[in-house]
Amino acid sequence: MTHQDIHVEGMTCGHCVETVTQAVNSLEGVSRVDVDLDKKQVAVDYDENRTDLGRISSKIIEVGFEVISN
Ligand SMILES: [Cu+2]
Repeated sequence: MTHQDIHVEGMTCGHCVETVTQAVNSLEGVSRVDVDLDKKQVAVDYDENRTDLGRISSKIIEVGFEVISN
């Protein structure tokens, strides 16, 4: 299991949090999503054999938010 904290810009309210949470949760191999709106951080636990950061980032972008790479 891999843990990543992803910096996401554009989330402004609980609806955004819900959208991102559901989108990332829908991906195969993702076991936990925790969005911190204040920190603009999306914490994800995933199975690195079944998905990767690129796919997770693409999904977040697909639903309308911006992923900032470190
Ligand atoms: Cu919102």
